[in-house]
Amino acid sequence: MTYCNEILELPLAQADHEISGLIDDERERQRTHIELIASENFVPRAVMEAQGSILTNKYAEGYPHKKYYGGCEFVEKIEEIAIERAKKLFGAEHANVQPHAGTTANQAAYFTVMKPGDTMLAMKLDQGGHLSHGHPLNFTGMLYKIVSYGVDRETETIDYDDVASLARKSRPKVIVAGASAYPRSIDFARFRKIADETGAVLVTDMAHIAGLVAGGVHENPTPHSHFVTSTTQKSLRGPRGAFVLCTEEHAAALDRTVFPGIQGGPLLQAIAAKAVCFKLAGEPEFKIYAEQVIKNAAALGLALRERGFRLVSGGTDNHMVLLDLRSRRITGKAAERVLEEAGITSNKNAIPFDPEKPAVTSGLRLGSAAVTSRGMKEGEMKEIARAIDEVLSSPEDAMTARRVRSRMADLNAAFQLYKSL
Ligand code: DSN
Repeated sequence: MTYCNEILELPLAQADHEISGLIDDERERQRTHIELIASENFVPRAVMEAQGSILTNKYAEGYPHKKYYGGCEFVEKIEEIAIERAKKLFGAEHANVQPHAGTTANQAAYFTVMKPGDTMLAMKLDQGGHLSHGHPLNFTGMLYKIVSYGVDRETETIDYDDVASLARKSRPKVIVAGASAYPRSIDFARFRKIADETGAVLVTDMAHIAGLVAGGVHENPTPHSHFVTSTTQKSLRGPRGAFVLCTEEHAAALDRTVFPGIQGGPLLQAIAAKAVCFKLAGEPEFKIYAEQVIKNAAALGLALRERGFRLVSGGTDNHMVLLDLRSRRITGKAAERVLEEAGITSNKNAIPFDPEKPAVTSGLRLGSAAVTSRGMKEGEMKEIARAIDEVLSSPEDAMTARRVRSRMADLNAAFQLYKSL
């Protein structure tokens, strides 16, 4: 063997001990901690195999049958399969599976129909929206005039009358439906009615709920939207990546926006993994998974409410519970830290009309997608709620954190993942 080939054949542990060791540490963290970050999941081994495959070696700029490189006969088949599966899964007229990430998918939809200076109406970040829905430090806040809608102070649910009135006043080019921290169902038909009335294009960002939509437990935004954007790694349980769906009238322009507009070579290993994810999400087992995600979030929310926690909007319709911690006299930041010490991973999150700064917050966002992938059910959600209550009732007590951490590791051990990895 030549020197060069020897390097190519080395396993990671020998080629780079430092990175290999850190991956082992992260594997151990995932093995022992209860994963409640609402945007995370445990992907099937088949998805990881595709994403870690030799497809990483290939360039394939362009679209199937219009590639700018030779040797694309197999990778363009993979891309075609991913496109067809995405269209079938969500009932879309057109799909682009090349976007590398959710923000890029949103950028693709916005750039297809908006010019700098146009107006965009989207959900406020501190009431559930996403950075790419108009944050001043995001490209959306820099390029567009942002008008924001929020939730009703009493019900903490989207105030559709306010959305309609803001749309009539501001005549946005684009209305964005969809959120990153909103525990309730979204009325996409109502959003479309407002968009049609005011001449706006409706872009739905379904990243958080894509798996629930695929599993038939949340209304599908596709028939109501001009564009639907999504990541694949959240409730859809696919690789890190994204895609955009749209109606036929926008198809050619969307494809031009993605390539050559905002991206170069697509990540074929990610596209193959997306294809696998779309296949698995169309199977009957995935429907059972999605139903359990909803049941688990409801059970977690109910158990926490019974223990005196206040849930933003009073409950949940999806995979997510948003806790208002003000009555527990602890900030989101502190709660995230002490729960992590106790083996429970979550994230601080602003609640509507939050008096705290975004880096501190009064809320905690919890999600059921990852623990459901482990096989946990309602009984385990009660266990986890008890653990959260114990830790947040004595946040300074290291003994409590240690005791809960050991219990959580035992709970996870009964629901092992990736046994052979
Ligand atoms: N950062 C993701 C989330 O946690 O919701 C959204 O991109």
